[in-house]
Amino acid sequence: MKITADYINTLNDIEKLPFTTKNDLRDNAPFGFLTTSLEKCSELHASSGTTGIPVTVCYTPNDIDVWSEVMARCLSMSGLTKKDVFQNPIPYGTFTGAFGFHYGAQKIGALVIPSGQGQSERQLKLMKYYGTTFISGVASYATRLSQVAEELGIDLKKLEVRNGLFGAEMFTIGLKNRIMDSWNMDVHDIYGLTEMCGPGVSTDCDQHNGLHLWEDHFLLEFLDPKNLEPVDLEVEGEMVLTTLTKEGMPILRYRTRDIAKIYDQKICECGRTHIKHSTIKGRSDDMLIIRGTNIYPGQIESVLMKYPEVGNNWRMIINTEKQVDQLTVEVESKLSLSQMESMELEENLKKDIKSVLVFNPKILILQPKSIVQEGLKAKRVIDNRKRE
Ligand code: DLL
Repeated sequence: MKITADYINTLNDIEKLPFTTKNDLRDNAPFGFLTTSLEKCSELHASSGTTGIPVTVCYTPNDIDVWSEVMARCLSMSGLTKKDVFQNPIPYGTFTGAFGFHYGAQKIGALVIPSGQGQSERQLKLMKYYGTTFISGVASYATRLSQVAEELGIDLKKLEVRNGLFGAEMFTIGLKNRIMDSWNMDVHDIYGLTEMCGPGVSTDCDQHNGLHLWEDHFLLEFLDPKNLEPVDLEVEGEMVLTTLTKEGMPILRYRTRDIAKIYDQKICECGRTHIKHSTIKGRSDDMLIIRGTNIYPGQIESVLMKYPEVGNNWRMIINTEKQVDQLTVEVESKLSLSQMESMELEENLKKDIKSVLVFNPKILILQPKSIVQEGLKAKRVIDNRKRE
């Protein structure tokens, strides 16, 4: 069906439009989705492209202004002011993370330290030296920093850091609480994706019970991923997003694959009226079916984070043995454990995880720092099952 402008009179008419998927963007990469000439664009970012062709997004100067604005809102909602010293330990490159935070913090007028990628010891030294008060990052990196601080004998609570804004990957409440405790800081969750702008689509306010999404820039639909029909408030669905103000590369009805739900609340206790969604439960393509049970890695993490003896690093390994799925959950302990302590932890985890999964997983308690993380985002699932 050929759609013309006459078909679209209200926001609800969006249902007449087709969806956009990551494959559509890849098939037309790098510049096939631009609605303006390249000359009018001033910056480009891209997804990592680990699973194929990177998704490339181009921004006009106005798109950069909008991105700075939504990021400034997320940062301000998390407590950033112009009095803050803001350290940004995210790689400055084609990944959207670092620049989004950088532009937003500058718009607020904070002092920005573009500390960039990794080198945890250096990051901690910079925090001490400059009296950093606010940090950003990929969620699992905050836990990496706390691990390194512990090894170096640095007491995080004695640093000036009092606020952190993290996201970019699965971020369970359990992990968030852990970061809050070890740093003695307030932690907020930021959601976003390259296709919309990068970070800056939504963040939780001080109520910490949902993320406000900037509806004046992104139109949100919540759909059942199976039949693509709208789901009710408070019911889990896939977030489908449309950019409302982008010039360089607007995107209609983008299927994010991210699963969450919208809360039924007109006005938040914080006074904001922007719609509020739950933390991201996982991506529909991350959902695993193990022995017929649907499971998101976040459900396992939520169990693990309840145990203070469990470290921050873990992963699920799925194999097929005698034609039956076998799940092993590898878990680093926080400190070295005796054999007895290790066995006790293993038993407790097995029982607790079984109540989520219905079947018995194998649990392997590893020494601290046994799992090597490669790449920017933590890889929690290794699925070795052969697909027909
Ligand atoms: O990860 C943008 C970003 C950077 C967000 C820094 C927040 C902080 P992509 O690399 O395109 O962009 O990955 C987007 O990451 O569709 C989600 O599946 C996941 N994701 C992002 N934020 C969260 C979050 C950036 N707060 C994909 N919780 C999205 C859970 C998240 N998952």
